[in-house]
Amino acid sequence: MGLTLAQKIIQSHLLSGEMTAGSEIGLKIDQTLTQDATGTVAYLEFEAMGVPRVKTERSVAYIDHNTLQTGFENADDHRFIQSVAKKHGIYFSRPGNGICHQVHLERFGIPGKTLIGSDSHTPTGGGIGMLAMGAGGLDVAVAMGGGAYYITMPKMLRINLTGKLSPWVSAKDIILEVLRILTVKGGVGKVVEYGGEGVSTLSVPERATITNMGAELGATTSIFPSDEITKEFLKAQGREQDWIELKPDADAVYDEVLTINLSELAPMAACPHSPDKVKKVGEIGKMKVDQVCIGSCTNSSYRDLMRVASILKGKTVNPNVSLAIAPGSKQVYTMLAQNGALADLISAGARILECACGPCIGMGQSPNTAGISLRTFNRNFEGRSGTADAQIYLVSPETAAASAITGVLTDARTLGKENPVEMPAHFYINDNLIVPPADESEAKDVEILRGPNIKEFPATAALPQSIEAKALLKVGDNITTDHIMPAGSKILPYRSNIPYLSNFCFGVCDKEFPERCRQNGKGIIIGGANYGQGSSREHAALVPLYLGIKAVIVKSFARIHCANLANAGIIPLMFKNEKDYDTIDQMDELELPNIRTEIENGTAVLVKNLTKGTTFEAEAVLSERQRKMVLAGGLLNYTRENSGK
Ligand code: MIC
Ligand code: SF4
Repeated sequence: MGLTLAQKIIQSHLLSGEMTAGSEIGLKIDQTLTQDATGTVAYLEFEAMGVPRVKTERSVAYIDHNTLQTGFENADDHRFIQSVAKKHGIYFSRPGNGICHQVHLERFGIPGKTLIGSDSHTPTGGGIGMLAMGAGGLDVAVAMGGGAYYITMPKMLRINLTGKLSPWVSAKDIILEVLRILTVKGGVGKVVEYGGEGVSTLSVPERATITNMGAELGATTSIFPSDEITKEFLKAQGREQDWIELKPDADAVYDEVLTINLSELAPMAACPHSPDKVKKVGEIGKMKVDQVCIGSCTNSSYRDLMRVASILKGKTVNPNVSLAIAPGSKQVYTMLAQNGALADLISAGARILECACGPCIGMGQSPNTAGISLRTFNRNFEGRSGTADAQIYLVSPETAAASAITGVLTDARTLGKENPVEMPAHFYINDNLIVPPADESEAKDVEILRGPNIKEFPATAALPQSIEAKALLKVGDNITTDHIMPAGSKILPYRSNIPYLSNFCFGVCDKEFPERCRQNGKGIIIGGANYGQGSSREHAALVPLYLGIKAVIVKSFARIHCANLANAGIIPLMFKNEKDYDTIDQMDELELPNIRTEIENGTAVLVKNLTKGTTFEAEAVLSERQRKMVLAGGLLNYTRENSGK
């Protein structure tokens, strides 16, 4: 039986486990990346492991999220990360160099290699044929130390692309169509592999737009083959030597196959507040628009911004619209400046932002009250923009630029003949903002620079025999990590200060939650399906841990968040019978009388609802390895306990 593309990379990196869907496998990781919002904690964890130098082929620390420096905190954290990187063998991408995923694709991505990153959009690397996955910071720290990265062996979903995109329709419309069909839960437990004749019509950055937003499907990762187009891209990046051909075997077996005819696609938009609420732009109609933002790791490539420039050239942004543009990398930005396209953007009235995540993570450019904002980003979760009642629509760069001029949601196909963008034969290459680490001989003298914003981590303890606690919060389906631990310009600077962050936990759903936790000292969270979707931020586990959350009982989990809970020593439990969800009310007193023995033996977990006088069963979503971890009170405790053995 032949292998799929992802199975081939998994096979060549398999350290433990069987390649049968559903079982836990351990993978050798070739490359890691971190960004600054998750990086500080990840490097504190790496330091706690006591490994002097990273054991990966390439590890890169990017500064791209916390670039709005309204106090000392972010700048201090950047300095800390820079010093850790220098000491421990990690390349450091300075602020201004660009968004981690865009820069990694340009300068470091290699087909056939494995990459994990402390950011959920790490699968962007799948656009160049990497097996690239988002992970919690602690998992990235372990991989930097040479440890395996554990995942559940995914099922294989093949998406066949046939035909060719019509003018003005672009890669964003493809992934929005996939999201419309599969929803934000449709990729859970799967690798999405793209194939078919349509693949050769897409450039590497277009493929990366698609694999990037595979994160919104909940997929383990998404991947494209590495072909002649990949080779051309790498050659234009001066890295032809990194190219290898990669494709699935002709007789590869997929668990599911979906076909999308590119010729039939129209411009699409994801409506508030979920990336899968997708409609055709034409169906929504000429809605008035207040703001347009172009950029983010999804759509900020040279190709994307040249398209935007060609639409804006000689025009003026509508007087009722604020247009903000953030190029994805210094490479992109410099090339736009050199070829004059930047002048077209500026003179049309675009507000040019630095190469960073910016408005995507609520770092500035929050829309007006109840404002309608079109964004080329990947997430439109409620409140994420920084304006609680803003209405965010996710669209392609073409739709965004056309609408910025007209002031209403506009199908770019009404613009007439399109100007196709040629992929450059040579990208502008200057890695002067990537600082290499110190030589091994000098590393011991590098001083780590710690700012006062770095506070202690919540301590964990071994799992007790029983747990008795109230259901301090009950929430519905598709709760995102932005609900659990919001981001944005006011909160993000405190990513290394868990006590302070805890004041904002679940703020979007219930502002009283942190106080309720403090009063009760301990608690359990009840949730619906796909709990914890979205970001990889382990803060969504560390903060509840700090607030005394012992277990989370839900209908189903998103992959990375579930792993983060286990790493933190919080027990991730799934209702055996989903109907039991309806029998629990917030503040019910629950008891897990035999939890330790049940986790030890891997058997069903009995839950008593003392308030209602009922009982039900739940299942711990834990591998054997994770069960040991949870018994010890989390991965750090477990590692400490076992390091002497
Ligand atoms: C996001 O897009 O939500 C983030 C901010 O990039 C997160 C990481 C974080 O919370 O720091 C992600 O996607 O993992
Ligand atoms: Fe940054 Fe937004 Fe991409 Fe997250 S999704 S890495 S915040 S640009």
